[in-house]
Amino acid sequence: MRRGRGGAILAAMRRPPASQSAAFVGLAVLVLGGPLAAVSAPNPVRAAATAALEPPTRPVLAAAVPEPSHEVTSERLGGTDRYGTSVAISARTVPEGGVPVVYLASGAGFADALAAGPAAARSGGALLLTRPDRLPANVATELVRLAPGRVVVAGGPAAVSEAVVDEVRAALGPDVPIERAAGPDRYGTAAALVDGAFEATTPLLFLASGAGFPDALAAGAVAAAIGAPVLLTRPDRLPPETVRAIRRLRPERVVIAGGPAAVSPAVATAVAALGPTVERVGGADRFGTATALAKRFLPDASTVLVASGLGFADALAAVPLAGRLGAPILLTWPDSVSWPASVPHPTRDELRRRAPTSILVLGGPAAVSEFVRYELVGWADGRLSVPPPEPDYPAFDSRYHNPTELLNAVIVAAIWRPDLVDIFSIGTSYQGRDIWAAKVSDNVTVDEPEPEVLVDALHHAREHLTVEQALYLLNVLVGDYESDPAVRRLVDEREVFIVFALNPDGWAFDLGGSPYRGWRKNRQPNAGTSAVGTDPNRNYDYRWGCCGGSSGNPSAWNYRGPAPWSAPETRAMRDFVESRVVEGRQQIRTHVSLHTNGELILYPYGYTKVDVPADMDPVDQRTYVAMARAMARTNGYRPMQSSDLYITDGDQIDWMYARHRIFSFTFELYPTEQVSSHADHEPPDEVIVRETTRNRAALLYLIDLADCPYRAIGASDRCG
Ligand code: 3K0
Ligand code: CA
Ligand code: CA
Ligand code: ZN
Repeated sequence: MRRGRGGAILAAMRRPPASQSAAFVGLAVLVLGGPLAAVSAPNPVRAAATAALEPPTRPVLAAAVPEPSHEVTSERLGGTDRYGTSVAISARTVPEGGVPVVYLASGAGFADALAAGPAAARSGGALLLTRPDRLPANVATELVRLAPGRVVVAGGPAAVSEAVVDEVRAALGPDVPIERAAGPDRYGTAAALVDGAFEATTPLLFLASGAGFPDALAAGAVAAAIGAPVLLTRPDRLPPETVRAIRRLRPERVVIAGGPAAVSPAVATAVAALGPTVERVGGADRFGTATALAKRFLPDASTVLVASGLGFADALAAVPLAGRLGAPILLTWPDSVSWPASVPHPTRDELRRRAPTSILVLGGPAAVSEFVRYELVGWADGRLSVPPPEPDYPAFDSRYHNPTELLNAVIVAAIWRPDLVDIFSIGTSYQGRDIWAAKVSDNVTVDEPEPEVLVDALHHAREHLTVEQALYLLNVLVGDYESDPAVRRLVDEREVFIVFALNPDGWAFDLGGSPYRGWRKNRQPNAGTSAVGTDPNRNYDYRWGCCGGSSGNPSAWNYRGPAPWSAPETRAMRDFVESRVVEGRQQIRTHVSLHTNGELILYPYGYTKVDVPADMDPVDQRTYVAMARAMARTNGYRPMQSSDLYITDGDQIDWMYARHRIFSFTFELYPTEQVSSHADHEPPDEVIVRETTRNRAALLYLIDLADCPYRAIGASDRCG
């Protein structure tokens, strides 16, 4: 936190590195005096905020995160429920109040409201929603503010009861006429609404299915924007009321919204028989149809409205707003936490093409999440990238984030909260891929004297779930910041570094199999053999190759490499961790390396079965056991010393503790046992949410303890 600390000191603290440039490494060595400087007993982080250091320059590789092509503002029009949302939309549609007419439709179904929208737009009016039996108080208040010349109630008493009409009369007084536009069914009501608002001889008329909301919603928006009516049809048959309305309006052209599954060819034929030319504007699904309508009729609008494609409730009242702004409505999936393709491809591609400057999201966060809202912005301003065909997960595992989707998701978090998220690269892999990381903290661009935490994933290529776990943590820290005081405190008082995939080459290679190759190591060639790859988790330099916990054979799964730090990926990790030594003090206090599988919490050492060898402080050992047990209580994993699984030498956590006195753990994620041929390292995407959520408390605990891990054994006095 910035509070109570001097700006000069803050400005002087060093930023994390983003490159392995010679200049950077030189600086690190200069500052540290070599890694061994950090082996001394831990000291309070607070003591680090002392002498001034040169402010670091902006990391070079961070330039690989694209800059926005232009500014895109995004706004949410939402209330606590659909009625509140209709009020918020109305307030935006007619901010000045005083309208010739207000249309009032039931919020319990979609048909009447959707047909009323273009009618309201045509009459310069607004559209509000009501409960069938009761006028919500906030809607009554908005009705009074709008001060309409008259009120049109959409539908008969079954849709909007007489009791509601009485409440409207009570709110507006007896002089405001209230009329009903109603037919025997939704088709008749749509026709009646059109009758009341549109004269005969209309150049253009839209026809959409009355069986579902998405096409009528998207058609309503473009119809409202160009002053045309919308009629509804059954998917397979043109209803008589609709026929009668078309005859009266005598349109030159009828645009059928949606593909043949939404509105059948038989309906198109029946419309053509009435005289107008028929044009079909549709896509493969609701997202494609909304996009096609927007492109066809409002190709240049710089404002777009976006609604959930899954539920109608929040967008119903938006059609008059679309009319007023000349803006189309596009559709999205509601949530992105575990669904990389939250913005469907047609919508994504249209946002990229159109590059709008303003996005209005319809409904509250339950309808369209904040992550999706900022994903929309990222597609509109060019900061997100369409993944190439390779490397990718197979369709049955599409909820895993492929490398591009992973970076997109991190960028979305940074678009949402640039004050909390900073993206950088700790270096590059053997094949030159960036190893992406994020820092999460308040005042994120300032290196504040706050305890630091490191979470990293995917040392091992096939351990896909670890990437999702790292991303989940980012989602918690950013997404729950406003709503969960505990999360907010941790983000404010810690600096959390997340490395999402240490081994991007191995990952890309693994995804090239069918479905996977089961690859573990990196993709570095080995001299004198065709065997490829080093196990990054045997390549750290502490007691490297000492104890039979790795192999000297390049074809082995646990090949340690020809020398410690021979792998560029482990060097990047080393350089990053060493860069966190400021004024001789390692800022990182707690760490977890994410792996699969086994449902285990492992702590050092791996190189020896001895619990408390000479290179481990006995108090540290007790602290390790206490922390591992505390975390295991929250996630049901089994706590144990790393060597209890098997001897490992040159692994990350031994190095983190031995060289930096960081309380460093390996989490082996779900499952405990192999449940199918490839499921030991690659469980199906259905489990991602459950198995990453499972570690929420453990990860937050680890972040919390970073101020003084000895709190775990009630020895906070050791932290001075
Ligand atoms: O710290 C450790 O003991 C690491 C265990 C890890 C490894 O590198 O062997 N287990 S894994 O490879 O199955 N993820
Ligand atoms: Ca901070
Ligand atoms: Ca710091
Ligand atoms: Zn592993």
